[in-house]
Amino acid sequence: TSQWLMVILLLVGLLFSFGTLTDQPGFCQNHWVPYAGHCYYIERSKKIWKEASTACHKEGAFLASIHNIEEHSFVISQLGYGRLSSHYLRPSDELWIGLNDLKMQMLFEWTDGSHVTFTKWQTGEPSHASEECVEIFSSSGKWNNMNCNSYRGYICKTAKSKWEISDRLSNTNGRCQQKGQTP
Ligand SMILES: [Ca+2]
Repeated sequence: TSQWLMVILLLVGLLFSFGTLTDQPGFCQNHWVPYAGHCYYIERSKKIWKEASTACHKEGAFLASIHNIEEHSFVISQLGYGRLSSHYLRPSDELWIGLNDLKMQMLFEWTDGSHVTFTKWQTGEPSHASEECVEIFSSSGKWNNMNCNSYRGYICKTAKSKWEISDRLSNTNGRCQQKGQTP
């Protein structure tokens, strides 16, 4: 009947919408690394946690949240630890992520508002101290709560953009051009 046809069309429509969401097309800015619908940026210059968080906001991002072992593995793979043999070039060992318990002690939250579904604490962490921000160790990928006023590199994360910002903005009167979606 036509009712069933409507239901089928609705389901096909939903599947199509879901498909386009899970395909996760989109763009990342230069120097941002795409992964599973998001873009990541690792900044080596050190800031206190609050300033690192603000720096991510200025890029339309948040300090990174990490939600599963796959995403955690991806982040570690981007940290570059051990890839550079020169001691001089070795990346900093600790980077801020978005996890913090600034609102309520020992209740850790992500700055991007996502639920805490996964953690990778170093053994013995989080310590019951006035350490309200969380760093990730480049070497092991383990997490440690730390004094927020410590200087650390940091990782920003944002959703992929539907729009690619053209490199030739001046030639297009500042308009963004929508190009073909990435595979
Ligand atoms: Ca700690």
